[in-house]
Amino acid sequence: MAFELPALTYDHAALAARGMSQETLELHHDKHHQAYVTALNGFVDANADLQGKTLEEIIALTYGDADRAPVFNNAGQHWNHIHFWNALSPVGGGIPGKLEGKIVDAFGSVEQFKADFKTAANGQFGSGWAWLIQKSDGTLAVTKTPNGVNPLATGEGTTLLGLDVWEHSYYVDFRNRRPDYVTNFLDNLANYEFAEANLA
Ligand code: MN3
Repeated sequence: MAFELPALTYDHAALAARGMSQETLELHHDKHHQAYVTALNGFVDANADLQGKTLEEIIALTYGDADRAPVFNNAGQHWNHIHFWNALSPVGGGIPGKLEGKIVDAFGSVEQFKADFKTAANGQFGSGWAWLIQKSDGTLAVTKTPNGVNPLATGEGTTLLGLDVWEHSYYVDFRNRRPDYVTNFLDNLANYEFAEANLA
C-alpha cells in the first residue's frame, strides 16, 4: 500500500494567530510534504526490496547507505513531517507538569531547555531539524540533525518534539529570521502535550 499524506488535525488557518500562516501550511504540508510522499512511493514502486516495508523499516534499511540516500531523504522527511504536524498546536506553548519535571531534571530549568533548543535549531547550518529526545537511560536531551535525518535513524533516542528548520518552514512568515521562528515555536506553537505523550 502506498504511503499517504496525513491530513492536518487542525485547519490550515488555525495557527495563523500564533505565527504560522495559512500560506505556510498550504505550501509546507500540501506541497512540500506531499512531494516527499510522492517521491518515496516512486522509489518503493521501483525497488522490490522496499515493497511491504513500514516507513520505519525503510528508514532503518537506507540510513547511512550513500547509494540509497534519495530513498532515505524522502522516507526520513515523510516521518519527520508526520511528527512535525503533531508537534504544533493552536493552543501550544504550555508545558504540562510531568514533562516540565523531566525538563528541569535534565536542563536545570525550562529557560535553559529553551536556550539549548535555540542553540541547536539556530546552529544547524543549512537545512535540518532540532529535537527534544528521551535517551535510553530515560533522561532528556536536545539534538539536531541535517536534512532528513532524525533521532529514529541515528538511534540517539525517542523523539519527543521536533522542529523543522528548513527555510521552507519559516521564510513566508519570518523571512530570514530563523531565531524568531524558533522562539515563536517554543513559546506559542509547540505541542508539549504531544511531547509528554511520547515519553517512554
Ligand atoms: Mn519541511
